Amino acid sequence: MEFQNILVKIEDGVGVVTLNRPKALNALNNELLTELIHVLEDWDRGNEVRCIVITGSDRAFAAGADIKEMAPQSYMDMYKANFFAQANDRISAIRKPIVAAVAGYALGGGCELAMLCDFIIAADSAKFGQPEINLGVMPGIGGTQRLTRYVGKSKAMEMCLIGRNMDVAEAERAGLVSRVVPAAELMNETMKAARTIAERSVPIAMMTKEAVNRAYETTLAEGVRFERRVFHAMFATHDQKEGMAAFGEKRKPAFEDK
Ligand code: DAK
Repeated sequence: MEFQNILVKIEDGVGVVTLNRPKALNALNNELLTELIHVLEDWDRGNEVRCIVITGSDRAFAAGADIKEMAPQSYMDMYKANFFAQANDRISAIRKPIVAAVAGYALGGGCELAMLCDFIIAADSAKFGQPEINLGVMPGIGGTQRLTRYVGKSKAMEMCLIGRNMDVAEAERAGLVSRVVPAAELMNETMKAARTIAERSVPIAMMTKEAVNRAYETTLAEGVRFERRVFHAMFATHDQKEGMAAFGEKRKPAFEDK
């Protein structure tokens, strides 16, 4: 597939997708989302990519869903197309770890896309917000749900009802981003984190991701039971034997993804 709206590269087992609609501040139109989903699913199925990074430009990770594309749609258009269901369902079904590297605006669907990733590393220039209320709509790719889980009800309500953006200091304090780095270091720091993940066992990372995500979907008791079962299952893998043997032998483990 030829891509018109994203750039892709693979480096040291890390697949990097750069959103690339600079004239529209990477607004998420249908074509861009189709390309993004295509490449994510392709990398998730194959063996070459072990960890994924999604990023944008210095000015914008993504300034939201494409308002110009949405504006003329009717209720029936939206309903029949099941608008944004694909983006939410298929990106959240990716099993390999995804890191968002966010600089500049991450607004509306851009903020929601960052939250669909497993964690967010933010440049000190990043701004997060759900300004849909200013357009007479509300978040539609999980913003009301994921933002609330990340930052709690009070901040989520304020952001969704007023459309106020958060700067990175507030986003880090509130737990929306895992850490903040100088803008010039964003990709270096993100690639360092992604390479570290890529050096580990892919299936163990996938199981770990699944277990952490379970925390959002079930009770504490069920989540801990799920974690314990998966933990037990890891003792059937080569990579557990290798990881623990390497520790005892004071050497670097050679994981084989099995
Ligand atoms: N869509 C389309 N184009 C956009 C855009 C967007 N979201 N954001 C920016 N652009 C375009 C601008 O129109 C402009 O294009 P030209 O006029 O040059 O052709 C270009 O990018 C540069 O933008 P500005 O000239 O405005 O740049 P500034 O630096 O002055 O301002 C800004 C940057 C990010 C503050 C501003 O562009 C802005 O406020 N953008 C809109 C942010 C926003 O409102 N995002 C939320 C979009 S709505 C659903 C329900 C709802 C939704 C989805 C699903 N369902 C129920 C399923 C809604 C989702 C959204 O994300």
